[in-house]
Amino acid sequence: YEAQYLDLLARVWETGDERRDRTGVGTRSLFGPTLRFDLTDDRVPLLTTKRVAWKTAAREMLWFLTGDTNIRSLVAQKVHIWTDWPLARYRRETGEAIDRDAFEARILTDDEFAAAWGDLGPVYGKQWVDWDTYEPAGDGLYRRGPGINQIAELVRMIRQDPGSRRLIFTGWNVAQLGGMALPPCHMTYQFHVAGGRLSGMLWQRSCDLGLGFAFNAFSAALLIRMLAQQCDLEAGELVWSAGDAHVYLNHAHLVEQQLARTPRGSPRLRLNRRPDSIFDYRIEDFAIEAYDPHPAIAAPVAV
Ligand code: THF
Repeated sequence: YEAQYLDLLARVWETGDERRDRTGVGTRSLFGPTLRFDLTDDRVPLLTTKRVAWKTAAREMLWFLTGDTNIRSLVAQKVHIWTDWPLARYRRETGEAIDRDAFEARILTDDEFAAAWGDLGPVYGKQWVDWDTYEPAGDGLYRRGPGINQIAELVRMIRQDPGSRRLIFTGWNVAQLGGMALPPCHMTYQFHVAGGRLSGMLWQRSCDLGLGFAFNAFSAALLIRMLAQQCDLEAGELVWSAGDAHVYLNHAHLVEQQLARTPRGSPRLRLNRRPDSIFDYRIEDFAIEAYDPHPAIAAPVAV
């Protein structure tokens, strides 16, 4: 189970193509790996070779589903994983050498500051639940139409036409990529129903195997479980594929430590409640059992 990931980590580290990336940190990179994770019996791809902050990943997923693109509500929940991008923009555009804690404090306490500096642009949440549409308004002009909620639509489609080959949503809104702090990494999700089980495929164009993978794989599995519950199905499998799967050169210690560890047991994900809709889940609805990981490994995130 976790061995697939560890093998990939080793393979990328040992044989990946070394290059300078956008962030300037440098990576080793392989193109096009696919991993499969069985989600039956509440199994979930939660790494045990380091402690993963799964509640942080779950809070991020719930934040996506609200359509929010501002880091304020994350910071209010002590989720700091998106702070570095707005912080870098603030420092770049104002020249002020504000530290991270002071920046987060201002995001929390100053409404205008949060509106001006906390927003990531039309990233995941916006595209998932409120994809912009335009309607002809005559004379070659267009006006805004109603937004498309891809997630609500997906739930409806899975229920009504489970055999469909169009059970897809995507964050890759080509026209709006320029306004995003980062174009989506985990960009396209497709679902498949067979034998009463819902499986999901995630394609990410880019994966930071040292940090992001643990979050992205867990989140995708969580989403499959929520969707399955809402559609009265069991969960099947997560098929995870990446375009550029890479390890940052400053994650050498992480690779070395994780590869020296042996996976411990198989954690289970329990859903405590069946909320009225896919948009009504709360963090208390999720429980992880049988999780006895090796210690966390701190590693810098490339911005
Ligand atoms: N950029 C890079 N370089 N890597 C990523 O993983 C990544 N993401 C998102 C967008 N850009 C990215 C941001 N998601 C952490 C986790 C997820 C992130 C960003 C950072 C992180 O630092 N995790 C630490 C600590 C978590 C905590 O407890 O707060 C960890 O050890 O896991 C991938 O989608």
